Amino acid sequence: MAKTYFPEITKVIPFEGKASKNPLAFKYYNKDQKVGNKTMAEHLRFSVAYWHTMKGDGSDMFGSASFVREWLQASDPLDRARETMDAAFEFFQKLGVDYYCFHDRDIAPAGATFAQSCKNLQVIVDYAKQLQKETGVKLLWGTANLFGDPIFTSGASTNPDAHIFALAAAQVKNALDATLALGGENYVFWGGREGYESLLNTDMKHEQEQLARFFHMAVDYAKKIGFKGQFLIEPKPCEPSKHQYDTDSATTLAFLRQYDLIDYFKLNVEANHATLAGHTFEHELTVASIAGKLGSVDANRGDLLLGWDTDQFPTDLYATTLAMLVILNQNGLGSGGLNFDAHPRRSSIDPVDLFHAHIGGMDAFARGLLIAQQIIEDKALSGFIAERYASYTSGIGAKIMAGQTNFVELEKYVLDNGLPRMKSGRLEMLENLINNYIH
Ligand code: XLS
Ligand code: CA
Ligand code: CA
Repeated sequence: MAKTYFPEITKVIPFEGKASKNPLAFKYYNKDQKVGNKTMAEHLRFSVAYWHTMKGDGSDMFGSASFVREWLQASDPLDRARETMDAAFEFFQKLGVDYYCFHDRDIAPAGATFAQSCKNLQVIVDYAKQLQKETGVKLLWGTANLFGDPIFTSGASTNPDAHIFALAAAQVKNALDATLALGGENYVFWGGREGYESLLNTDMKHEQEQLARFFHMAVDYAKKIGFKGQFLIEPKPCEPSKHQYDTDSATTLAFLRQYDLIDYFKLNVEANHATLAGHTFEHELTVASIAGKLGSVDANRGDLLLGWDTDQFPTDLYATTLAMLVILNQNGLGSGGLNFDAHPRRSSIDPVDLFHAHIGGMDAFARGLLIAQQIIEDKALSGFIAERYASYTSGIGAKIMAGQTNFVELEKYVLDNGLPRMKSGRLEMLENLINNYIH
């Protein structure tokens, strides 16, 4: 029998329903259950984040590793990468997820030279291809780690040194090749160090133009190699940079429009990055969605009492319900999915904790899906909202929206009709309504 890294999990995590007391079973996530016209698996498209789940070691900025994974023990870096890949696919299958995501440097070790790093990546991509074929697990997105290596301290494509820009480009070229080879459905750009610490040494306009050049080259290269996946930018306001250029959904969309990139990109919205930007998750999702640009989601949460990127697993039903409302209202994420960019706490040291964490996140989103679907079917919110804006559907309101009136006519309207009267926004009633659906 092949080596197993999760011997305590002897079968695929089953769906047992909400009455089950088995912590290693789904209470709500029932893969094949139809919700509206799609199955839960089709709606949610869950993905495991390779960097946290396979490479996490419990370290944080105040302390070193709190656990040691068996798959990270081999002394040869390529053996270690292969064993990690074995453990990863065992985990994906036992959990019952269809997708995973990675950075180039998560799956394959950097070498002493750039050429060696590329060779290492190629070897591991070939191996991943074989395991994907054997298991049916697919790649939701690939990306390049342009923030870990100290050479990128002052940015990758926004670095003041063009040689470093070239290195970043070369690395993305190889990561795109890898994503194409593995049938990746999307490719993500998170601007790790694409920002600045101080304007005393920074030409912001130049750096933004560099970033735009970089994205245009990526678009051109994807065309050249026939990569049809969706390009995604993942906004985040800070950390590691003090100020990142892709601060939030609105800033990123404005950047894409300014530099003629809007047709080629959508956004990958992360819950915890919304929190760090001083927004709610649903705000960031909605800003992207109303622009037709919500492509994928990093499903996690922060901690309101901690000011850094804690990347915890999502457990808050209120948040998952509001997120699923946005996603259902735009008819799903297309080629995107819900990627658990999250890790168990530093004290959750056992491999089985990875199962508990993912099961909780999947159930939280499955419940959010069920609740949101019911709210939509009942028109519980949309009915109220339609009524709230009803004055724009006829008369003077319809003329405003059709661009058929002006300030002079509107002044006459007020003079003829008197002062308007206020109407209640009924927020407490609506909050109660949502709570009544979350039962
Ligand atoms: C870090 C980001 C990162 C991206 C992928 O905060 O969330 O993990 O998702 O580079
Ligand atoms: Ca992320
Ligand atoms: Ca994050």
